[in-house]
Amino acid sequence: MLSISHLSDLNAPLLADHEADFHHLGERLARRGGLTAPNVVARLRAFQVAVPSWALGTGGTRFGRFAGGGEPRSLTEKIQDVALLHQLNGSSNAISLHIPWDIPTDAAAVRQQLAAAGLRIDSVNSNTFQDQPGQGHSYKYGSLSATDPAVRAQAVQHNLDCLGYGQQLGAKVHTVWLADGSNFPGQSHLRRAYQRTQESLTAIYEALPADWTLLLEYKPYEPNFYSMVIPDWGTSYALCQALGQQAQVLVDLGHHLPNTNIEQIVGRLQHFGRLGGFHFNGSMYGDDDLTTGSIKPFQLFLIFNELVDAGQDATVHNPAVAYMIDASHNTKDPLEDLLQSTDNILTAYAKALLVDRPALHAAQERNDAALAEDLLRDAFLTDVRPLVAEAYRQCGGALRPVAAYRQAGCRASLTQQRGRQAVATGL
Ligand code: PSV
Ligand code: MN
Repeated sequence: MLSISHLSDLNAPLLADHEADFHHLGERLARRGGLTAPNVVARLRAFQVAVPSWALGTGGTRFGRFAGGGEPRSLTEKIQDVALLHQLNGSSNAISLHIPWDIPTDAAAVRQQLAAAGLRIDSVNSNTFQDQPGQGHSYKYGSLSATDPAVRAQAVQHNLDCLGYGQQLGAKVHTVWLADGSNFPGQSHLRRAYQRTQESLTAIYEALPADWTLLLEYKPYEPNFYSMVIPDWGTSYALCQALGQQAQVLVDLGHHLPNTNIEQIVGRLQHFGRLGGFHFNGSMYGDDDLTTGSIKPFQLFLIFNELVDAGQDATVHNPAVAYMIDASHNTKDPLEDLLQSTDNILTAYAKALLVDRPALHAAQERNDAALAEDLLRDAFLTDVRPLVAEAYRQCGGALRPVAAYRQAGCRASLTQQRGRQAVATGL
């Protein structure tokens, strides 16, 4: 952890420029009408993006893994890393746990550590995509969809165990992502695989505590390349409909085929009241797990435009959405990458808040495509960095989180404490 005085020392040389830029942008926004700078900053401060416990170490590909030093070796150290992120940006107040990578051995101690750092558990996530040592049955041919009832029973039980761990920690969300599918035509009976999955999910849903949400994530391909049992939002949605009101669809930005109109999916799900969660990442081709907003910032803005629009529409009855980063940091320092991802997310959100929505709706009603697009571009091209920096500052964080992290020598001291060869659990 950094001391408060250390953070304010890091901010001090930047403060005069920041105040001038914030003031200038505030005047511009006041002239435009709509949300004022303090309004936008208040919304940004309230917006929190969870960090997954599996993204705090260096990611790898099937070809190799090039770790940096100082990776967290335990759940305690992972929570320390998230606490550091939250201290720097005030926007990372939650951690998601993948079971069994991060089974809490002392739940009371974990709760205490979280409370002391102002953090909470975002979700627990089951893992039936890998076999664990000593496991009775293999997931080689699927888990919740497996043809063998004993495999399905084991996978269901694992999900029930996750609910138990989550309850010990005060979680309210359980996320299911299935790797189930097939690699060859004919390998799997497509309809029966779906039916078995629905049955298994029903058994999990029946055990879900009344104040919990079950998030169901979809993915079009990988690790299976011919068929995935839950490949798209339509399948997730249909399963959620069959399960009940506490089941919601989770949109992972990387889980779409190239050029899919993700913002439209987001709009549809909100219309149905079934958008429950987000996994943020960036991609060129597929599930690349790059820094959120690094490749397609305009798309990220359009997604936030849908979220903001639905949030202001009294006819939309969508529950609160759980936001999380789900990326793999292969090249960058994971903590720097997470700070950059959060920064890009807040930037897209701030821009979406600036859209002149009454004017946009009027242009849409008149079918004025050029004006409608111009209104979006006007918001998208606004340099909102002073608003994001002000949100960080008001939370007691750093005006420039990545720069502060570097100047404070955070990675060097983590490496000194934990060693150069430390390896975090995860993918
Ligand atoms: C699968 O690609 C996924 O997006 C799921 O959310 C997993 O939980 C996560 O990545 C980590 O493997
Ligand atoms: Mn995901």
